[in-house]
Amino acid sequence: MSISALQKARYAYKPKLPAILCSSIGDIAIELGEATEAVADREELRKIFRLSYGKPLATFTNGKNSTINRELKVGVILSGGQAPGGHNVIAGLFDGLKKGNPHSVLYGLKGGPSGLIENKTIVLTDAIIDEYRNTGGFDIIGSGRTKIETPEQFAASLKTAKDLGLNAVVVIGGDDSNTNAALLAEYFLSQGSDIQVIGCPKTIDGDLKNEYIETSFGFDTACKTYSELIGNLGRDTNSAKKYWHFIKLMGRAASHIALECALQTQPNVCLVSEEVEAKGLSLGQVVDQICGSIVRRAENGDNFGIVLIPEGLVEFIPEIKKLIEELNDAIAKGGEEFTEISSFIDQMYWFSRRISEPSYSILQTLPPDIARQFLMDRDPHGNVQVSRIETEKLLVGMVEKKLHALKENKLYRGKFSALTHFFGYEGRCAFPSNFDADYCYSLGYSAFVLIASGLTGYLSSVRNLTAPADQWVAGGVPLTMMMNLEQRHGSKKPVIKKALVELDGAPFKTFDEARDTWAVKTCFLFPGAIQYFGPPEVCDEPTKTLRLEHQ
Ligand code: FBP
Repeated sequence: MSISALQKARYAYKPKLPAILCSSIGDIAIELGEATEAVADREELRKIFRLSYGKPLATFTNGKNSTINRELKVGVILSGGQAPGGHNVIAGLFDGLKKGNPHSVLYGLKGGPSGLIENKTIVLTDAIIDEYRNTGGFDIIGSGRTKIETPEQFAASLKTAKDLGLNAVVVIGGDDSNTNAALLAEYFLSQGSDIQVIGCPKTIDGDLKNEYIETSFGFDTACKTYSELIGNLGRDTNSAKKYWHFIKLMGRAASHIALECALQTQPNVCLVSEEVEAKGLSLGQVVDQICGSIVRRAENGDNFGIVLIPEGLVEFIPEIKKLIEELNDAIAKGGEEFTEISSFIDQMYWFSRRISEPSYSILQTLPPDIARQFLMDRDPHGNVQVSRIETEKLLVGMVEKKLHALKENKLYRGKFSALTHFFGYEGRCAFPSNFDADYCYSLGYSAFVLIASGLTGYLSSVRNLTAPADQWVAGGVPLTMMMNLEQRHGSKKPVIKKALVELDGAPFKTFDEARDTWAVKTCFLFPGAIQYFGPPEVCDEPTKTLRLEHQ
């Protein structure tokens, strides 16, 4: 494979580790705290996770660890959407394993959780790992979204793990994938197996976080990549002064990415889904909010601007949320019958008899292309695929109509020309920022220590992330601690609770204080490309979200 000069230079980068993980391997002991409880629905969860519920928090500390030099076989899975840094989690895990015992083996389970179900593996060697250090992507072993849910899939997973002689499985994934990790840990225990399961917090969406998981990996790099592009568009439109750019940003549910990009670039409008839901705004009111900025800027002769739209917005507008829930339930109940209907008109007829009248009439008022996107296949976890709903186009169409009406009433005299963008896939496989390279390597290394210490049902955790890396605090958080019950596929299921944007949190408040000015004035910032080499304040700075949340 021919490689770029940057890739070559990045191979040589040595990720920074928390001080405890720099200790000699036999001197990393584990300290266990008090038993823990789930965030909600504790009684039900205690029954579902009979053998793995309520374990204590684990923190690494200096001390003797008698089990760390065991010869181990571990399987690693990359699960769900790509996030920058995944390769470094694997590299950290690999290096930890080999330091513990050079005879230990790391298997890559290929193509996501299906690699475990179907026993598709590759033995990861020094040569393979070295080719992927500090690089973006999940291509070392591939990823997938298969959910391990049927009794047959659980049994097949255990069979693969036994056939390979695994001591542990590491699942690198987001909230849904780590929910799967928790279920797998419980299943293995229930079958009398001592095969351990450890998760690592991945997702560019930034919504897998809590007191002990300060951020998921990939969020830092993805936001910096999108912010570079948004800044470039800001500069372009401030030069030509003729376009409004409507930019949808990835983040399936939470608006963390949009908010972080807003803090980095200062657009004229940034919608925050959580606020839209809290205020119960209708689609029309969201459009009014955008038009407010367009009209006021036009009064100053500024017929250009930037609007940021979180990918998950539609699911937070109450009437559309209800529509999506009803569609999801109908699809879950209709099963194969629905998948066999191919024409859009027949699908609409099928739904007309299965969802409420108000929801159906909203579906009918959507432009047909957009309505079609609402009916597309759900992901294996039962979620509507919001990345495929062109909300940015829907909003531009509605804004155009509204501005036309305002013009007729002489309330608007500007010109409106809009371009739409969707930044998502562009950022998910970027070269990890120094922050993500360091964080991911530390998460992988910590996953090894958790395995070597005999724990199962834990998520690898590295905290105190706004301090320099040597002051980071490493350990593990019990997966059941983050869980609650939610409606999925038509019934209540245990899932890791998503962390949405908190409207009383520092990142949103900081945005809120500035946004009225940004709506009218041109205050764009141009963050530029991620820098990998140079002064730490340029290369190692974490996201503004992380700084504000931990200031
Ligand atoms: P994860 O939650 O698996 O990390 O994936 C997040 C995400 O990137 C979302 O932002 C986006 O909606 C979705 O994946 C897209 O999924 P796909 O890659 O299957 O198109």
